[in-house]
Amino acid sequence: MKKKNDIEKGLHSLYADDPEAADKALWGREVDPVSRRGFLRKSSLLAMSAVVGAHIPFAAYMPGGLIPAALAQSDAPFRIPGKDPGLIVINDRPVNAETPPWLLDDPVTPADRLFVRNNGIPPEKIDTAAWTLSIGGEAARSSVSYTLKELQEQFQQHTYQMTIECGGNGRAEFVPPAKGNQWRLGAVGCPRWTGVRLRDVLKTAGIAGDAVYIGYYGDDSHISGDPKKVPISRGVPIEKALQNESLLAWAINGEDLPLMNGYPLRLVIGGWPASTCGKWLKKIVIRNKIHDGAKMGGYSYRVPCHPVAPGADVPEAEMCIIESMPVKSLITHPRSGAMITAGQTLKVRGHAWAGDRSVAAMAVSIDFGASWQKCDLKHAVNRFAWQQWSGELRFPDPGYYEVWARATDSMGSMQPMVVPGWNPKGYLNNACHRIAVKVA
Ligand SMILES: Nc1nc2c(c(=O)[nH]1)N[C@H]1C(S)=C(S)[C@@H](COP(=O)(O)O)O[C@H]1N2
Ligand SMILES: [Mo]
Repeated sequence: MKKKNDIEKGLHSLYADDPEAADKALWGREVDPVSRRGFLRKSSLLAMSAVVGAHIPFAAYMPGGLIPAALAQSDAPFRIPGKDPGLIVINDRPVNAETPPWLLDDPVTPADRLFVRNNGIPPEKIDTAAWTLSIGGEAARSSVSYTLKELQEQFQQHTYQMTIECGGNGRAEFVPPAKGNQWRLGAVGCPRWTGVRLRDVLKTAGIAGDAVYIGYYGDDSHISGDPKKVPISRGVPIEKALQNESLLAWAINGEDLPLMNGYPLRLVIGGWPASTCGKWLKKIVIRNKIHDGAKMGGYSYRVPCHPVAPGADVPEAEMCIIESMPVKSLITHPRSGAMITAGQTLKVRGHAWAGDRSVAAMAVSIDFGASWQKCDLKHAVNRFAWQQWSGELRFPDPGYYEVWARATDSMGSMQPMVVPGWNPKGYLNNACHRIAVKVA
């Protein structure tokens, strides 16, 4: 049985002579490790070249069953008010839309390009002047409440650029498939958030000695229309809530939050699944136990505490809450399908992020991961902001190539080239992003 590590050392030796046998050895069955669709599994190299419309110089390194990036990505335009028409709408009730990687090229994500993930129906009438946030819960020493204006006037304001990423980003690639929004790459963004520290506000209520968690409640309603049901109410351990960067935010890039992103007030928690960042925020509770709101238990935002075989039945008791998000990166330029001419250098760039950690190195490959070259990597403007990387590539011959990008975090963890740890709800897919490039 080959280990995942062997893949990192080079796909060549594993796949070159008998890709299907390698798949079987690795996964116990024939699979397409990078994409869920397997229709090209048996196709010959010639057929593959015909499909991508070019000779494939590094075909020897191409994993068996790989769907070329040239085919695996598509877009479907649809418009959400206040959002870039290029966002890909995955569901319209509730609204869920992701941003294709090439629209995430800005170092600071524009508000109209920030993805939307709604679990319920956003509030319809918002009286901003009357909006209040209250603090309570069994581990709060008192109950307090603030209007937006009071929050803005009574507490020091802070601005941090912070990445938010849905825990289910990349879900579409899991085999066997996981139910839920079939996010591909773009349920992530990194705008600049302005607000006040959650800590400063919680302190005015008083944090009791037995406080262990906070939970949020928003003003959206359950998809069923049942007023007693809450669409989502999640939270974080008190230590996370008390970090400098944990914000009660009313602005993105200096402007009001878009309605779909939680206007007029939301929570922003850096580096953790974005489901912790309550939108249309009405209440924070300080809890003396792990918050037990909607989508804190069962299979929601939880993964097996120990790795399981793909498709396994995992008892609820063996599921653990997702905390920091794993290391990940995107190629935001060029867009997949780029055409260049032989001899031309190709500039590639994107972002990388690593949850509570920072990104320590960034590399790209043009030969399906057989070899890697180091990229330039910038520091984050502050903790929890994604980092910009860039590189220049030369291609040996005309033909079809893929550019694969791989980030390594400050603890040495690397993005896998194949879809990592299967889990029942398809969270935490941080596999390398890849794009197709044709050299004429
Ligand atoms: N009140 C409320 N807060 C919420 C949600 C929601 O449906 N309702 N969705 C959560 C989830 S699962 C994610 S990924 C992020 C999405 O934030 P965005 O829509 O601003 O991108 O908001 C989180 N906060
Ligand atoms: Mo999410």
